[in-house]
Amino acid sequence: MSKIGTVSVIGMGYIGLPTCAIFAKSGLDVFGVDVNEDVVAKVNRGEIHIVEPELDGLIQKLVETGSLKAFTKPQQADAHIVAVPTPIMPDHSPDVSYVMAAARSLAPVLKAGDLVVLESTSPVGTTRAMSDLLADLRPDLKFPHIYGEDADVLVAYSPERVLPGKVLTELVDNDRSIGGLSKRSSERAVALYTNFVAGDLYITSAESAELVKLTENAFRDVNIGFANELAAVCQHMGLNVWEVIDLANKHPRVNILSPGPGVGGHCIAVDPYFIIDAAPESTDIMQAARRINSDRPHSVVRDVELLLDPSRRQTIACLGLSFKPNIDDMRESPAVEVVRLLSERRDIEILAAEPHAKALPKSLEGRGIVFTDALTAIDKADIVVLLVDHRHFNLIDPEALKDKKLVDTRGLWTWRKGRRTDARIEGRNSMNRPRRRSTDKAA
Ligand code: SAJ
Repeated sequence: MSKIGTVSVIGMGYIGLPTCAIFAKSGLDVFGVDVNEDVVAKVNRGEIHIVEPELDGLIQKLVETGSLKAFTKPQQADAHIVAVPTPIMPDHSPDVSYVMAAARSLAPVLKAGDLVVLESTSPVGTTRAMSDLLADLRPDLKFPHIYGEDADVLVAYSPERVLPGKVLTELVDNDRSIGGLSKRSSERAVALYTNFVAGDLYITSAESAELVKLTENAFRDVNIGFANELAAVCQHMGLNVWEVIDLANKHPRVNILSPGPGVGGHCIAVDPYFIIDAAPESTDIMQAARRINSDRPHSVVRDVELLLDPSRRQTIACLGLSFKPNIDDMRESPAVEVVRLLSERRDIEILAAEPHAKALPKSLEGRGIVFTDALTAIDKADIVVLLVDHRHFNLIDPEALKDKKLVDTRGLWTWRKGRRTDARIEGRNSMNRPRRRSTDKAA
C-alpha cells in the first residue's frame, strides 16, 4: 500500500486541532477543516482558539512552514479523520448528527484507497453507521462494512484518550485502540498513527473500540461516584472521608479517586450515558454513579446552608469556577452549578473568584454575584466554599482562613495541606516494599 502523505482532519476543536499539529509535526501535509470560518481564519494566521499548553507556538510554526492549512470544506487527502463533537440531548440520548454531517461533507472528495477514521467519542455502532452513510452517498466506491477486504475505501474507529492540559504529550505517549471495519482498514489506521504514536496500538473491532472509549470514562465516573458516596457515609458517621480514602488507598490493590462537588467537563459526565442509553436494563452501577455525581452540587449547597446564621445576612466566598484544577474551562462545571444554586437564595451575598478567568461565565451573569480575587473574597466572607483545588488556592496563608467557616469540597485545606496520613510505623519489611502511588486524583 502506498505511503500516507496527506491527512485531513475534520473538526478543529480540543482534539482535532492538536491532532492536526502533531500530524504536521511528524512530516505529513495536513488540511484542517472546520465549518466555523473564524476558526479557519485564525488557524491560517497561525493563531489558536483553544487553551492548551504549547499548542499556539507549534501551530504558528507549522502554518508558517506550510505543512498545516485550514479550510471550511473537506479536501482530497490519503486519510481523513473525523473529530467533531458528540454531545447528548436533553433526554441524555447521544447526538451523532455532527459525525453524520461531517461524513456528508466528506463524501464528495473521497477516492479509492482513502482511509476514514472516526475519533469522536461515539455510541457503539456509529463507525458502521458512518460507513453506511458514505456508501449511500458514494455508490461508485466499495466500503468495508459491505465488501470486507475487497473494499476500496478503508474505515476505522480510533478514539483519543488525552487529558486536557496535557494533550500534546498524551497524543504521542498514550496507547491507542484501533477498530477497523476490516483487517485492511485496521492495518491502514495503524500505518497512519505510527507516524507519531510512541505508545502501543491495539487492533480490535470498531464496536469494541467504541465501547472501550466509553468504558474508560464510565469507569472513572463510577470510581468518583463511589468516592462521593463514601463522603456522604463519612459525613453521616462523623468521619473524615479524606483520611478514610487515603488509608484505604495504602492497600496495594485499592485506588479510590477523590470526592468533590461533582463531575464536570464534556467527557466523564457525558460518556456513561452513551452506554446507559444503549443498555438501560444492564447499567445499574453506571446509572447510580451518574445520579450521585449529578447530585453533588446540591449536597454542597446543603453543607453551606447548615453553616448559615438565620439571624443575619451573610457573605459566602466561592473559590474556583472551572471544572477541574489549574485550567480555565468552565463548561459543565459543578463549581458553576454550586454558585448558581446558591445565588437562588435571596438572604446571602456571593463573592466568586476564579484565578484563570477575567469574569463570571455567562450563566452566572445578572444574578447579583460579585466576581473578585480570592483574598478579597475570603476577607469579606463569613463562609468560604472551596470548589476547585487550584494550585493558587494552596498558597493561601491559613491565617486568612482562621476565623472563617469552611466548606472544603476538595479536601485541599482541611486534609491535603500537611495533614496526610504519613505518620507510619515502619513494618518489618517496609524497607523492601515498593512505595506505591496512593493517589491518582484529578490531574
Ligand atoms: N474529578 C473528581 N474526582 C477525581 C477526579 C476527577 O471529582 O478524583 C472530577 C474533576 O474535578 C472534573 C471531572 O471529574 O470535574 C473530570 O475530570 P478528569 O480529570 O477526571 O477528566 P477529563 O474530563 O478532563 O478527561 C477525561 C479523561 N478520561 C479518563 O481519565 C478515563 C481523559 O483521558 C479523556 O481523554 C477525556 O476524559 C476524554 O476526552 O474523553
